[in-house]
Amino acid sequence: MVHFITSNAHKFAEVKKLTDIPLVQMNLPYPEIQADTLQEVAEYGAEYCYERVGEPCFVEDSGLFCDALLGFPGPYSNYVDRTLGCDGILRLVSQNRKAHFTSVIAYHDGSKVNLFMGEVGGTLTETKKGEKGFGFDPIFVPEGETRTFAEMETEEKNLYSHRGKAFTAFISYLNQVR
Ligand code: ITT
Repeated sequence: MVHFITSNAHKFAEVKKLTDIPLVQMNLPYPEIQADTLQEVAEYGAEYCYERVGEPCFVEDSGLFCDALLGFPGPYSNYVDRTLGCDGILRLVSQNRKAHFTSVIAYHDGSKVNLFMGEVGGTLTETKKGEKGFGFDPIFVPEGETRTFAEMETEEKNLYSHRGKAFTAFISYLNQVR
């Protein structure tokens, strides 16, 4: 049994579809430190959570990085989603609509933290499209697609997504060491 420490039910639902390993969602609030990289935020979170849970557990920190905004909102994506939202991001970007999502999983196995990363490049739309998913899904079209993540089923999003890639790497590691 592995504990996924997250307050985000969408994230949990996405990764559940990618493995048979028993996962438990645990909504344990942990400090998301102010740092320039997702890795630092995730690593700190995993250490903090392991100290409290006392069992192997992982956190996932992710974000949207917009080229026109030199990578903003990046590690501040949660806050920006809650304040500016999709419409605010679309107002900020104009000509250059390239962006990527990055996901970092930090897994504390009881002795150390292991990091797994996934990334997906794409384009920001002119207007929001689709009702599925969460966060910035309605404004992001992954490379090789014409639809936004919010227009896809979870299984399809997982094939392209930053989280799908990071989690697939994590699962193959778990399968080797278990
Ligand atoms: P945790 O409890 O796991 O931290 P969270 O939603 O706060 O849940 P993050 O701190 O990693 O997660 O914030 C990442 C934000 O980036 C998230 O709230 C979304 O706004 C955005 N984001 C990350 N992955 C996304 C995805 O797959 N689709 C759309 N938006 C995403």
